Amino acid sequence: SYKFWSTQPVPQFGEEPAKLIEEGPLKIQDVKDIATEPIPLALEQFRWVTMDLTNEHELEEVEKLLYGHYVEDDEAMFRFKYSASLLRWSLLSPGWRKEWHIGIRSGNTLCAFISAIPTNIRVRDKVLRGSEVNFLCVHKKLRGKRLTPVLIKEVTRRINLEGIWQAIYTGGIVLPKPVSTCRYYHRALNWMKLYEVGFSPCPPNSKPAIQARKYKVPENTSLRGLREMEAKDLDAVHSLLERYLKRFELTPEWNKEEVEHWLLHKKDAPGEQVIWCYVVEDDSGKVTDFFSFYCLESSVIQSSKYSSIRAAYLFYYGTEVGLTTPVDRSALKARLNALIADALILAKRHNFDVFNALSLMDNPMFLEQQKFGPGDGQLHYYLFNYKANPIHGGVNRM
Ligand code: YNC
Ligand code: MG
Repeated sequence: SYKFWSTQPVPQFGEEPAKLIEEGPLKIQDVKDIATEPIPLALEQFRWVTMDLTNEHELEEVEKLLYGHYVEDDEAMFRFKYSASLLRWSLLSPGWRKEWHIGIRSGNTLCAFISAIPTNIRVRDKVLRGSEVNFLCVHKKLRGKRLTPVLIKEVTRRINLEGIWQAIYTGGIVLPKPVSTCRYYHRALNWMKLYEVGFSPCPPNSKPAIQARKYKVPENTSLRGLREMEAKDLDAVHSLLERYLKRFELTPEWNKEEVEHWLLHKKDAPGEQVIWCYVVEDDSGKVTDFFSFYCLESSVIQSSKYSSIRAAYLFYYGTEVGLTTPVDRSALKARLNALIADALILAKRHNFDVFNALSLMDNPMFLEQQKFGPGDGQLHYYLFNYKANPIHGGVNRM
């Protein structure tokens, strides 16, 4: 009974084929057949706007809409709090188009938003020139009015006008039809605060002080040659990432400019730091490993003591240890544990309260040993207008 989604070029439930299917688009279209006028907005009070996110004021309007109305957990205790810097990083990535930052205003008030960025997506051995749709948000007072299908049709139209026919998107809700499902895992860094805001419960057989001690991390990192990534590392990190990602079924394909955008922190960038990326350089000067994480805070909806939680999200990583044929899994597991142990120390040093990771890439090799616990949120992955067999894992998302 998906009134809208049953009309879209996405695989539907109950169409499970008995054997593997040939992967590819569901619907072939031509740019000349795409409407050049926006999808009509049924209610007169609303109008479409294209948001200029290079304009501080308009960026702040999107920040405010999301601050009040974006994704919450099931118990409405926490809400994602995307900073202006994080939105700039997420939405002004290489190839971004202003027309894909779409708002609906009522009067002068921004009351809904949806966005997309262009990206190359590799599904097993095929690379799609696609888009990534994110930050769909409708003001709480306008929920249940079927604005969402209109937003989705409008972003689809604007993407199609550029000759792009596929999209990747994720969500906590089940829609027709996930290609993959991942779970969030959380590793406390400041357990006492997480306890106080109601994020981390104290197990019945434990005590807060014992829990806090369990999650304490050492002061100093232990990998020899570990340092922040610099511009001179771009080619090495690009090459390592490209080779490492070949191990997985669903990944982005980045050029050098994209690696720079997504992984390299610019010291002169405006606002707060968003991305942290570290490399390991061996004695001969070769980059053998790297890992990265980004900062996304969550508002604590009800707490007198704390207004937000600072969370680090594990992003991309790679290590030469995973690239031998055949893969030496125990060596890889040991190396990933050493890398992530140091990532936790660095995140703690940068004042993060919790370190999050999804059950994707090689993460299952270190989650338990590094004391991550499963969260209750699931993340479903979707491909628009693409028929694919079930996929293991998924891409990291902002
Ligand atoms: C959702 N998250 O099923 P049916 S994730 C997609 N993604 O349609 P109404 C969603 N569809 O079932 P409301 C969706 N949530 O009748 C609901 N729907 O077929 C579908 N929350 O519309 C739903 N952000 O406007 C139903 O619903 C129809 O007023 C109902 O608004 C929903 O960014 C929402 O979670 C989510 O702001 C906007 O609750 C609102 O309830 C809200 O009556 C908090 O809508 C924030 C939140 C979602 C985060 C995200 C990814 C979005 C992907 C969208 C799909 C993109 C497809 C690809 C397009 C490009 C194609 C090319 C090329
Ligand atoms: Mg609505």
